[in-house]
Amino acid sequence: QMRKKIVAGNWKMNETLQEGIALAKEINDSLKAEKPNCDVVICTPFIHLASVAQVLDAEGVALGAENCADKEKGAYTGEVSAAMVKSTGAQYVILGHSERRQYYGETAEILKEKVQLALANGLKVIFCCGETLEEREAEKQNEVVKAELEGSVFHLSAEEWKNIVLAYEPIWAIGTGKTATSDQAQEMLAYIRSIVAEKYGKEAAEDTTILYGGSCNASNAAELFSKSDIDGGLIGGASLKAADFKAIIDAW
Ligand code: 3PY
Repeated sequence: QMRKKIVAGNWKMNETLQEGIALAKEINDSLKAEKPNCDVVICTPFIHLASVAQVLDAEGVALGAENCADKEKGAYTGEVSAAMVKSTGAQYVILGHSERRQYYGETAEILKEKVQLALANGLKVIFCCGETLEEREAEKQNEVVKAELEGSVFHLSAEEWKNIVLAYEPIWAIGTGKTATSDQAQEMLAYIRSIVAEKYGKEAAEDTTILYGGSCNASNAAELFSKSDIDGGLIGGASLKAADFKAIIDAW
């Protein structure tokens, strides 16, 4: 397989600046001591980006943000643009996380703007999708995920698509300690790859990195990563402890 395997940490709203720098250093040191078998992306709050960029020098480790604005620049008090994120040294941005959709009202349309601006500014996008428990119980997970992709990323050109990483995060498994079984995750990731193939062709679909997220941790990562369509994980809580995060990376 040509596609990249990625373990990406999503710190969410955790760590002071000093704590975050210390955490990044610890992760970086452990990756220098032992080269990882996958790419590693550390996604931090905006305030950490420039400082953490100075700390990360291990091979195969990249920096990412957890969000960016849906406007290019100007009078948008409190917002941080894709160009600003890029200027810190970050290479990635997470967009479409369910917490952004749920708590900050990010719609498919807003996310489409964010994706466009991120790509235009040279960032790679980790685009999240996933259904609620209610939707899964109604067996609507496939149509929900397809609609999320159609609403925000399936308009992209084939060239732009090369900078998209997808992350499937069932909302019922986020921060709940409930993980999708590896078979449930594999089934959805295979489905996602099939709709990417319909849109961009089989080869592009084979080259697309698709991550599983949602309570992925040191004890379930190896089982999840053993599945043929699971190319890595987007890691929440377990990315805040260097040893746990390293153990997930070592699951590859
Ligand atoms: C989780 O692991 O719960 C996440 O939401 C990762 O983004």
